[in-house]
Amino acid sequence: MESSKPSQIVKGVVEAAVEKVGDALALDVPGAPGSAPPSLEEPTTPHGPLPPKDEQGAPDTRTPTGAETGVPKIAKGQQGAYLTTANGARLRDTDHSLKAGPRGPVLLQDHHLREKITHFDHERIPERVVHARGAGAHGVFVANGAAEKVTRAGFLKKGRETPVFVRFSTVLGSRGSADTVRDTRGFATKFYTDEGTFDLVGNNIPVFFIQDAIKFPDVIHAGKPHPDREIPQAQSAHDTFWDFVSLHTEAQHHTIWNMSDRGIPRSYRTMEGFGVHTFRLVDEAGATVLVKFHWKPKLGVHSLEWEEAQLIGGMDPDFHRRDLYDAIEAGAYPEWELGIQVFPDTPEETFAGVDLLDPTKIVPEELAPVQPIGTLTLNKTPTNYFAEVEQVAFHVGHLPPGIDVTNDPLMQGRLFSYVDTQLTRLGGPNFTQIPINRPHADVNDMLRDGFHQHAVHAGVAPYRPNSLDGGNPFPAGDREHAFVDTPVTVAEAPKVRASPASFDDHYSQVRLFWQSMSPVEKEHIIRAYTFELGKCYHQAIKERQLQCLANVDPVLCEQVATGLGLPVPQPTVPLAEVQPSPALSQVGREWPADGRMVGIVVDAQGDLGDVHEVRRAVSAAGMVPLLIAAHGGTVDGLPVQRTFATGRSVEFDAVLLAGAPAPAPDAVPARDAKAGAPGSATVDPRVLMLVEEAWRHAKVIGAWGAGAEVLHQAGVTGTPGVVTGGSGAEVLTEVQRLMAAHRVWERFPASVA
Ligand code: HDE
Repeated sequence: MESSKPSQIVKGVVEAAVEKVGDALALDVPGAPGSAPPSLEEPTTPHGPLPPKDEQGAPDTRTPTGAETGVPKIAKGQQGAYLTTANGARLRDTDHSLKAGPRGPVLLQDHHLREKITHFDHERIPERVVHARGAGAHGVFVANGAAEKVTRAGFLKKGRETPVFVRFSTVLGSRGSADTVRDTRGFATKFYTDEGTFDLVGNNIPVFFIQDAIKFPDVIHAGKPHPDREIPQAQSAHDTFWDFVSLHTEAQHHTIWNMSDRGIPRSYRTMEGFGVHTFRLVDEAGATVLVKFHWKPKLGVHSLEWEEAQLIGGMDPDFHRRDLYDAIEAGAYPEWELGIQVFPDTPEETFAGVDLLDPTKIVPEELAPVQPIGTLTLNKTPTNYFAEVEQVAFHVGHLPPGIDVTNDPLMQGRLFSYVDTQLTRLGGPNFTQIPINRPHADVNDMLRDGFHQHAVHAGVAPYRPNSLDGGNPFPAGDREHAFVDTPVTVAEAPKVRASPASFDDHYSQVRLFWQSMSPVEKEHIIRAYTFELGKCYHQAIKERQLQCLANVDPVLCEQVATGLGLPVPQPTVPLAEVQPSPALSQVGREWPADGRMVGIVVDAQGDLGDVHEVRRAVSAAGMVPLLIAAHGGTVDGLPVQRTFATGRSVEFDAVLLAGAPAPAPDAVPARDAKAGAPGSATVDPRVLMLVEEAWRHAKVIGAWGAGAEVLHQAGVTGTPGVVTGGSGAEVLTEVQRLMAAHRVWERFPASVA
């Protein structure tokens, strides 16, 4: 954050408050609201607004036409110490309306009341028709130069740093829906390049439901809640969804990705991202290649377990949003490598038999490796959700010179849709002037007027050609890095509503995906189909989807049919011979543990010797330690972040047991149903539940000293991924080693090969 006068003034206030209240411990873990701990009494000494938190970023202070202003970012927010009207007149009172006497009617002349209520009445804007639920962060993209040989885009030249804003989202749910539902995730990146903004508006699944944009309203109407009762929210487990995808079978490839673990990511930080469509890159000489964009997370691809996702949906519906912001605040900056698969730009636009214009197909990485071209780091949270995350407006047509589109019919429709939707959502055509959308390049577009015009254009000739404004603006040529519309030959052809024959293959890559999964991932897919179809009311829809599964794989179909209690149909198309793609599986590799949550159960009455050291070591390893104890406050000077009543296993990636706490006074069903009926255990029943759940969700569990007794009473001693040892340090080392695989996969027995 820039130093500015108001921030200097408040620095003293903040420091004094910390000293006075002694609440520094609240700031010890990520997530505490506000940049200073509050005082017990309402503050009355006037001072300017508190500065944002250290980890908060904000859009650059640019003019609506892209020029740097040099104004500190903080200047965009509220100013001064005193309450004012929207026009800056200071106010004495905002607690009472202006009335004819204390009991009298309110006077129409109360301009402050009317302004306050009127503005409030209009605080909401339409939510996005899809991807309404999202979280965003600021960051930087650093190019490694590998793309220089295939594109003229300046921001991809070696060492170039470009500011970015990324918005992650679910697709189906409303703005207030839960994060951990089974759904596709959006992964939209705005690169503020000095040659114009580039928006890479992708998903965490490399294929899409449909091949032609004209089907988008159909698939979304089918996936959204039923129009009569408006249920279910943010779910695909309902009749209209399965009705559509079982009839419009090109959706089957995307659907199996949704039913796989990819549909329930552990974190936005552990998702891959994909541009989905094939793009065309253009170099300085005008030569072109076709590419597919991939984001590869530094932490690897990692998902939730289904029961875990459901529990989190109730316990912490903001789980992914919180996780993203906590990680940034903790300094565990999420990172991705941007990579491209490169294909020759041939007239057929195919590669290894795959039609590159078909967005329901991938090109396996084993056939076309993903070549890294730069690194994305997210390092700042938003200062204001609405101004940044809600108002950011992506558009597939925001392209810098050197990146162009292809004829993929899905992409072509998107080129129309993204501007169109902002007109309603952001109230007019000037949405690129909203701070988060302002380009970092000179803008001279001859577009004028319209709602919410922020620019003050001089001159009299917003047309070309003109002489009255001296001919300005002038067309740019190659030397000025003008955008290139690649002169691709368009074949002479009859006007038809039709797709190429290659688009008719709806099953071979579904089978490829299935065959590429490890046994445990296959189990999860079977379970997901069985669950989702089990929630449908109509047998015809279940039977029709089983028919689709029969065309993918007999084992998958048979297992799901058994769960549904329905007969197993025969395939109606020959089963494709496919070569599995190991890159599609998320099992079997190792990843860094940065920013992962480690719950540490302590017994305030027990031996706390190792706890300080273990807590420090967890932090030093880039992870976040959260102490769990019988009650809030501190234990041995350390802050308790979760109690047995407030904590739940699903928050943690690993659980450490530093003691075996006896049942706390509130461990009775009347106070906490989780405590269950009184049993014979000497350990608090909520701690046993924590361990049982963590075990069931295949998380690493570690214990030392008295903590081993908890393992014993939970009945998990000596099972895979349960670590014991003589000291906290020894246990943590082994726990960390195991966490690198994300889960203790052996704990999920698989019945399919
Ligand atoms: Fe979108 N999509 N989309 N989409 N999409 C929108 O734009 C649309 C598609 C994606 O965080 C909307 O500003 C059509 C594929 C993301 O703000 C809308 C078609 C992919 C986001 C729209 C598609 C995406 C959107 C809604 C079929 C992955 C969230 C609000 C041709 C490659 C962006 C908005 C954000 C948002 C239209 C298909 C990704 C209505 C017509 C394929 C990540 O314009």
